[in-house]
Amino acid sequence: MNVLLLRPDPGNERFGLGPFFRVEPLGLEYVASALRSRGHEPAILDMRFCGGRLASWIHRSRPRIVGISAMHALEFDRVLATAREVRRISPHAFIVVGGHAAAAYPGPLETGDIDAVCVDDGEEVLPALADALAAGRSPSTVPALRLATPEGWISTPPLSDRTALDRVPVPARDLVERHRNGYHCLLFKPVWLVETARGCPFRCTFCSVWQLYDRSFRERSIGAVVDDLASVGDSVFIADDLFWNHPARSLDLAKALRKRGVFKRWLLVQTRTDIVCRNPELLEAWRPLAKDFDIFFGLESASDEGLANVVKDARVSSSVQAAAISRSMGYGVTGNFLVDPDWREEQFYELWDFVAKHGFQRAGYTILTPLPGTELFQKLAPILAGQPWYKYDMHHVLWEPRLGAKRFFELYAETWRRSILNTSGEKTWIEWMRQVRPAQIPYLTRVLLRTQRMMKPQAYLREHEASLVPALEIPNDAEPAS
Ligand code: B12
Repeated sequence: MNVLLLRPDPGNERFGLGPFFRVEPLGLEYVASALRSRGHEPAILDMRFCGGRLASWIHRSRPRIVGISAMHALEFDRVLATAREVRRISPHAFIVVGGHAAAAYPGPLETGDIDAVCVDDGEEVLPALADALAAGRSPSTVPALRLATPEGWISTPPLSDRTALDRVPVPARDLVERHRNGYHCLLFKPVWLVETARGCPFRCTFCSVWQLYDRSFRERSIGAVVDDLASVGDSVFIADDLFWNHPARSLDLAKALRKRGVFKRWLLVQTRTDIVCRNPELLEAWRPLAKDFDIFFGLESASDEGLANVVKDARVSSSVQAAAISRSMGYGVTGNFLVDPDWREEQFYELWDFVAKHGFQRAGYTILTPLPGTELFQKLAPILAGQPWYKYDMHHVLWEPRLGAKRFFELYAETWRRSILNTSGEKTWIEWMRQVRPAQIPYLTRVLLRTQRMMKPQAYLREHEASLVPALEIPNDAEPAS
């Protein structure tokens, strides 16, 4: 059966680090690989590169199923628009949406243009759906779906167990290889996305991952990860929600990679500060595996009280110590702090002091946002009703901040001005350019120009005031910094 898998353009990368990171649709590649193993014929269209060619792809591949990925809630409007377009072009295709945000919060996708939403991992569910449709069986026999029926939307039974990651050992990267040079992270291009483990056992209130996976943590076997890492190129973003979570396995993996001779130009992993503090030997074992090695920490707050408020189950002393350990071994330290719309001025000053004192200028800042799929979202649902999805990018506020929007955004923009990204600040445009090859200068200039809007309160305020504008009419991404 022909299956077309679509990665829509998110439609909102005006703020945040989105423009710095454009990575391959790894989830779709795993789903495609699983479909192939059952004899189906998948294709992937990454609409971030060729969205305008949707109709010709559909006419050419004549898919019986069209799968659309919805990784972030902020993409819902684009996902709905894509489904509408597919329905128009191919009224008889079965349209199914999957991906993290869809699984965590399927409700907004339950519309007439969508036939089903996959509420668990796709490796198991989509092949089961393709098998059912090929055999003329009802999709209601397929597990882990929200399904449109003449009687309304129903849930099919859940999967009997969490999908083992080794079920699909290798993603179908060949289906997106034509875009490889378009996948990049910061200055590393092309970039590969690799998954070694999935899920997180912690319970931070702002995160929808553990809530979807019930705090489970699944690992790929060491052999599969080594094969995958050996097969990809030189610059790798590790997609794991929590790297180094299982120390013994992480040590074994480092050893196996060394033995196989797998070394990279650049690696980026995401982890927790307390894990690093408890296991410096892991950092020692991993450091030789890449020339440049960046760690992205969930720093979240400059105070223990702030960390407790989001149930981080860690202390700021860990942030300071983890940064020191990592830097002492030559890792690049980056991360993210949360800024709460409920803050008073003092909390901004506290954050600025912490960042300056401990050298966290490479970190970013996001606004504490109740993401669909979290308990926080459920609790606040009544006051969130009617907010457009593009605002769930963690750079908008969904209600009036305590300081008022104007003052809040002045301080938020000032927070970003203290980061390394401010070209009028600590690191000038010239200094950025010195770090790159001449051919990279136009790209880096474009990215930096775009990033400067995060330091302009007016840029945020304009969108805050336009909150009732439908998502698809919001200003174009390509808008220059003003
Ligand atoms: C890589 C990544 C990114 C990358 C690239 C994303 C991209 N544009 O392609 C970057 C760094 C740019 C990014 C940015 C952001 N991200 Co992000 N990201 C991830 C991350 C870490 C990994 C995703 C991944 O590839 N996983 C590996 C693959 C194998 O798994 P998968 O994609 O889930 O796919 C499986 C299933 O979902 C399913 N599936 C997937 N697609 C489909 C399609 C169909 C049809 C079917 C049936 C099934 C299916 O099957 C797959 C195999 O099982 C996730 C964490 C996570 N666990 O999802 C966060 C995550 C998705 N991101 C998140 C957030 C909040 C953001 C930001 C807003 C953060 C910020 N600080 O600004 C920005 C938004 C950027 C923007 N404006 O678009 C949240 C989303 C929360 C939500 N409910 O919306 C997550 C869950 C992280 C978290 N802990 O909260 N992100």
